[in-house]
Amino acid sequence: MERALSGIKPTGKLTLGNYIGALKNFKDYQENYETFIFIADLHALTLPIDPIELRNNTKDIVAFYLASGLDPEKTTIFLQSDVPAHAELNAIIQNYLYMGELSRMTQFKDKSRKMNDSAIGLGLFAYPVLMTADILLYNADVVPVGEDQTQHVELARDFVHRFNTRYGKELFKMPKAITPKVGARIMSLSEPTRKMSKSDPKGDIFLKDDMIIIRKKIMSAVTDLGSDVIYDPENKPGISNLLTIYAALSDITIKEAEEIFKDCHRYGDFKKAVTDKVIEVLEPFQKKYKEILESGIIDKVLEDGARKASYTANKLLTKVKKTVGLYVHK
Ligand code: ATP
Ligand code: LTN
Repeated sequence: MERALSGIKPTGKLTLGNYIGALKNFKDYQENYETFIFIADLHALTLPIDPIELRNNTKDIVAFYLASGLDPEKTTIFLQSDVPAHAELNAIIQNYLYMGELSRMTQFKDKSRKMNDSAIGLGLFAYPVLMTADILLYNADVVPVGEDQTQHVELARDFVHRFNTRYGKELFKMPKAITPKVGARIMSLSEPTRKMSKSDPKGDIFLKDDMIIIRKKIMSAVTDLGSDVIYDPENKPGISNLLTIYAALSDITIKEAEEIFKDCHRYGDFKKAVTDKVIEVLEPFQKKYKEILESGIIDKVLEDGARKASYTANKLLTKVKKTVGLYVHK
């Protein structure tokens, strides 16, 4: 069976972008793949974060994973920091990735642009190295992510080619990024030319937002001139974004969504329909999330997940150690 692997970093409150681009799709993989879904908590340290917030965000993501339909019997759910093999493989493979290629990463450029050079941590720069280790430790065939992460997966692919060629064997599996057909890049509601992002939210919808707030946020989302509901990201970024949200949450194509609203010539009515759709999805989701938090099962899920993940990861790590010449004793 092929393997799927993905993760979310606990840097803040999850947004509707995280839900549509990543979370909502994970459960579909567990039926046809051996699935590993983790919380990239070591990655959350690449920018300053309050320790209590980090711990709370981490627990929240586990609850969201379970609420979205991930079943711990089918999917290995674990914390990155519970499996030391991630840090160990990172230490080895960092020597085969180059400063030049890391400095071309868009995420690094975006995040470091706003910072003073002397305050940019090495971890932020080396972020894709650890992400490469995450992916390769589990021999992942597919990596379901939003569009912003595909460049990192490409880097992992370059690394696999380089490493396997150098040692003359297919040690690492070639991974492939998979993005959702609709909603791989949800934009901010107040600035629809920017990505909706949990660490730099701009009027964005959080998965834990109250329904009244959600209604307000969508009804006041920035739209565009005109009154037709058509998909035209260049000239109508606001309407196109709302149309994408509607289509993704309805599991239909953008074309089908356009068809539904072809006779709607009032943005207010359209926004109301989008709001109702978001609430229809998020209300029961929040209820499940709360039940899961109250049930107290999170630690048990993480304990089991860490054990299963470590077993798989350590097997690969040992092969890598032997390949590069580290002495592996019995
Ligand atoms: P940060 O703001 O801390 O960089 P983020 O909101 O971009 O965080 P990540 O933890 O980097 O979120 O992403 C988790 C998953 O959600 C990734 O697969 C990412 O591609 C996806 N994702 C994040 N934002 C969006 C978005 N606006 N639209 C679609 N997918 C998204
Ligand atoms: N970089 C990803 C989180 C992440 C990840 C991974 C995703 C860390 N390691 C491995 C897929 C596979 C992000 O920002 N969402």
